Amino acid sequence: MRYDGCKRNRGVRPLSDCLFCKIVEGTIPSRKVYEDDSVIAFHDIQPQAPVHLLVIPKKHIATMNDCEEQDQMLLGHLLLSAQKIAKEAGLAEGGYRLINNCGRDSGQVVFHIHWHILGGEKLGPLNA
Ligand code: IU
Repeated sequence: MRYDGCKRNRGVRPLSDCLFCKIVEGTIPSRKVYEDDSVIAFHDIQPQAPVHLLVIPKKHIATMNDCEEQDQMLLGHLLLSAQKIAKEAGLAEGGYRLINNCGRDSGQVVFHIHWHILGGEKLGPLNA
């Protein structure tokens, strides 16, 4: 089934104090590698691996805990976009890590849901 939630998401207003909403709007610059109607991806400003990209929905959702039933198609679309973005970044063969931090204990610092794509070398243990 083709994702069509982007039209619905267009009406969702960005949060004025959210850095990633500002990146979506273009008021804060980013090194964008991918964009469609509902998702963007850009280079992390403090890379933790040779390739470190962030994939985010344009719609403001603070954390995984804030996702709702109506976000199902958006989340599926985002993960398949991440797969495509990782492939375009040359990570398909070697593999990559796809991480979502949710909440305080995970170390989440930006409260606009995002997935890290990390790769380009053999990564260390998850909780090192
Ligand atoms: P976290 O999952 O919320 O901990 O990750 C937030 C990431 O966002 C972190 O890796 C930052 O380096 C990154 N980042 C960014 O790429 N651009 C920014 O303007 C800000 C944070 I603020």
